[in-house]
Amino acid sequence: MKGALIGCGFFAQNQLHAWRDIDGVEIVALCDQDAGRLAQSAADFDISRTYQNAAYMFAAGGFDFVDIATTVGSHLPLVRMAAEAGMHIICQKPFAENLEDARVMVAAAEDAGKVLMVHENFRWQSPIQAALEVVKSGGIGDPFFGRFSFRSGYDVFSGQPYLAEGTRFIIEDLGIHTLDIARAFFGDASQITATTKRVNPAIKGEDVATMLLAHEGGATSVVDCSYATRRTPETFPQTLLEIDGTEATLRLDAGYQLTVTGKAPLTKDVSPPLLPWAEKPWHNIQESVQTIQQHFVDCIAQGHPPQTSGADNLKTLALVEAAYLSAAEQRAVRLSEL
Ligand code: NAD
Ligand code: 89Y
Repeated sequence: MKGALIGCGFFAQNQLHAWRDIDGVEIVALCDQDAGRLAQSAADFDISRTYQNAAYMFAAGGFDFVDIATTVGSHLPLVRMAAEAGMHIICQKPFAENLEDARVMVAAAEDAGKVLMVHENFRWQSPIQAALEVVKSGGIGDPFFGRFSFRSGYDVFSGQPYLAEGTRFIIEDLGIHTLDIARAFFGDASQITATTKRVNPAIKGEDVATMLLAHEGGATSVVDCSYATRRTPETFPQTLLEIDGTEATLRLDAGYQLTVTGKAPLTKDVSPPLLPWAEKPWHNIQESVQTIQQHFVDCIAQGHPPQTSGADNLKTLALVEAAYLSAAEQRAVRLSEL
């Protein structure tokens, strides 16, 4: 399968490394408006076809899928262009700036009859997958409560300066992953209540969010995120879990330690592997990039919809929108309102 990648920035380097290691895939073209970044990635990954304008790249063709690794503002036009060019599409999170744009993108890919997957990779982290396996196989009985927690003081702004500039920050950038993990464990939510706070005076958006979700299946979860939390050891970029079931409690604690207390007790180190091109502490995220991209390829080959398809991601995005609405209006928001 031949692919093209648009957006040769900070995070795309991980995606390019991962594509290089996936059997049967070759990235044959690159696009970035920034000539310097484009040239650097082309040289690093030995890719000869380069474009500063995506329309020209699609017109030239010669590939089956496109990996959109740009920031959210360009996703709508690029996904539309890709669907019109008849490409399978993988697009970075946050998928869209609002639900309306996201629905337009999902419809465009459906009309083209092509796979559209959102690069919603956190649920694919191997420690999260290990915990999911225990819960989904009935290892804790019926889960009734979950805490999905990401708290850190890591400086994400040096690598991603745009994160300091938007009026929205942690829910849209990071909480979106944590909300998606909550959905992976407990299914869709019918109601959310959220509070937000900005602690860091140097940024525009909120860097703390605490969310309470009522899931359709009857479970309750707390999704809490912070980039204003000092910790020793620093846990970036770990999502910590505590899930109570009728027969046991599962915890994924700092340092990737998985324990089950109660029925079939378990203590296990579920640390992610350090891939040859990866570096700590990002290795947890980097491994999930490889896993989700492999999932995309497998889904196309086998004709299955991806777990984190564009259509599925509408539900995660709806939670993001509902969380901001809840915080702004200081009330519980039913997802059916959106
Ligand atoms: P970045 O700003 O470093 O890179 C984006 C690149 O896209 C830039 O080089 C820019 O010139 C290029 N670009 C923008 N619009 C373009 C267009 N229309 N045509 C061609 N090139 C264009 O951003 P980043 O930090 O790499 O983040 C990219 C996306 O990845 C964001 O949406 C971010 O949220 C996401 N991200 C995801 C994860 C994850 O774990 N899934 C982690 C970090 C970042
Ligand atoms: O952009 C974010 C993401 O998706 O994972 C971590 C991150 O890089 C900073 O919050």
